Amino acid sequence: MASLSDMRVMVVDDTEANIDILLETLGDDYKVVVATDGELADTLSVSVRINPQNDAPVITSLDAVEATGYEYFRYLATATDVDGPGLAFSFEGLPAWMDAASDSVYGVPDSDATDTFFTVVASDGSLADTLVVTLRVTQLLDAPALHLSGPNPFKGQTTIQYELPAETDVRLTIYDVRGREVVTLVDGKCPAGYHELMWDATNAQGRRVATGVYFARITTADYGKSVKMMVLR
Ligand SMILES: [Ca+2]
Repeated sequence: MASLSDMRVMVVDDTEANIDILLETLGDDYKVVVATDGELADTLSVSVRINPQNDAPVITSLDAVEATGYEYFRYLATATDVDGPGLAFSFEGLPAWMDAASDSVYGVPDSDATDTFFTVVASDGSLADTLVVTLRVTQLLDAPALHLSGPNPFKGQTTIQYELPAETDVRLTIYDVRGREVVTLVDGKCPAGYHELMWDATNAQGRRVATGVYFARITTADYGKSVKMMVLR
């Protein structure tokens, strides 16, 4: 309940007075009785509802993360808001290799990717918190790069690219979803640089494989790397 010490009354003139009330207690109504002074008195009950103040969200996810070249990266944004749900995230200043979902950013840094930063914004609709995230990108210079440049999922054929920092023995094999070898496309010494080949969804016997998930895997003496593919009917 309000007490007189919570109020400050300033009489303007015979017909008007200002009453300031210090509102400290969150919650439901309470009533203030205003009386005019003099021989006679009048009273008025005033209902005051004190609504909780909206507090800004606070982002709780990391402000510094690391990614590695040609490896899948994901950053999940998290935040708290004492007023409850309804938070929405947005992301600003993303590098070209990164995409945004509702609460995360993801992507595979290419060989051009370098250290960068991006901004996370968490908003409750009226108030927002922002966080600048520092992203360190490590490029494994002696590791092979492998990715698909053709369609995926695909029906006819897709294009597999790999890049070697130095001449090395390479094996590039297609596996099915159970890890069984389907066909080996490359097996032997390969020069440094950029290579590209097609896979037409056939096995070692030249027969078309079943619809489903397959993996292209490149292995060298020190590294192995896979990409996932989907063959359609
Ligand atoms: Ca809020």
